[in-house]
Amino acid sequence: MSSRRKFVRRALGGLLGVSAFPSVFASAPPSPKGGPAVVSTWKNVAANSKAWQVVAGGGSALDAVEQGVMVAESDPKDLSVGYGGRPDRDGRVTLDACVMEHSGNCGAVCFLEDIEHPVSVARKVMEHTPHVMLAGSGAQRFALEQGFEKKDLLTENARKAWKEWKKKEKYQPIINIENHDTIGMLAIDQSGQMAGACTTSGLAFKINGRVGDSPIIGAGLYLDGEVGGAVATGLGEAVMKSCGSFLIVELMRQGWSPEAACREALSRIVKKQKGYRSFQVGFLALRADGEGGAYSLHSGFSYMLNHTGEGGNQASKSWL
Ligand code: SD4
Repeated sequence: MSSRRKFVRRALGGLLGVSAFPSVFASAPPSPKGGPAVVSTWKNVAANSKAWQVVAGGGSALDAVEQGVMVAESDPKDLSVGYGGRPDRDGRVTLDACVMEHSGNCGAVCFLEDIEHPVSVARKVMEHTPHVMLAGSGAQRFALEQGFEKKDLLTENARKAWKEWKKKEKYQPIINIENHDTIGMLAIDQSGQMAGACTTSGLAFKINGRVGDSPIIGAGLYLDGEVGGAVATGLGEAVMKSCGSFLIVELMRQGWSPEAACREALSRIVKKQKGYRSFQVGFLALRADGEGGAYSLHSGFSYMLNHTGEGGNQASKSWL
């Protein structure tokens, strides 16, 4: 490429305050796929299929994402979500979740204990309170008032993992890139309405009281039904410092493809956060026209993209 062309591209990129200017406009035009569609982080086929059944049957995107991620919340084999999630350093399972709907309405809970479905409590916060987020014992009291029941979420398996960790008590707030399954999900229903949800037990063996990105609107999840939505997984601190999902939606609003927007959000982390080689972050986005895309720091992040009921698991492209 001539140096003049390079200069013009750089200058335009600089004017827009973006670093990957050329890739935005090189991205594919919006696909006409539309809804219904369901995307979700990692390879949780059962959760994605549940959400698909809801939208395929004419249900709302909000019901779909709630019922979809509830599958992960109840799965004892999912070590990063709900029942079976690994506890904090004190042996307590503390949960974070949020939901957001087409219009921008949203609800969240964080540091919630002994309630199997934090996503449903987050929805109740959205629908039955004037607030966005409830935390800890207040969130639990609200859940009980709403008819949820207490359940001990620490499975024998998770308790063993905690006991094993306690032998060394090495506090390493770094995600093992091979082993995390926080579920973020975005859906479009048959009427074109969008919704998103995110739910997690957070980092294993975290300091008691630590809250990650997953319940934070704009970090773990953001959605504007006119534009699209984005969810995050990985080291929550990195995502919170960069307002990752909000950034992705705003980039899509400016015309970036979902994949290019996810990559740009990662580039901000790479630029500002020195330790980026030692942790994983994965972003997943769904544009209002049904086009999905993802990008992660390390390889190994995958996602489900479902437009037909046959949503395969796909590997995301990665920075490193
Ligand atoms: C957190 N983002 O609490 C979550 C962790 C995660 O798969 O995504 N685990 O930081």
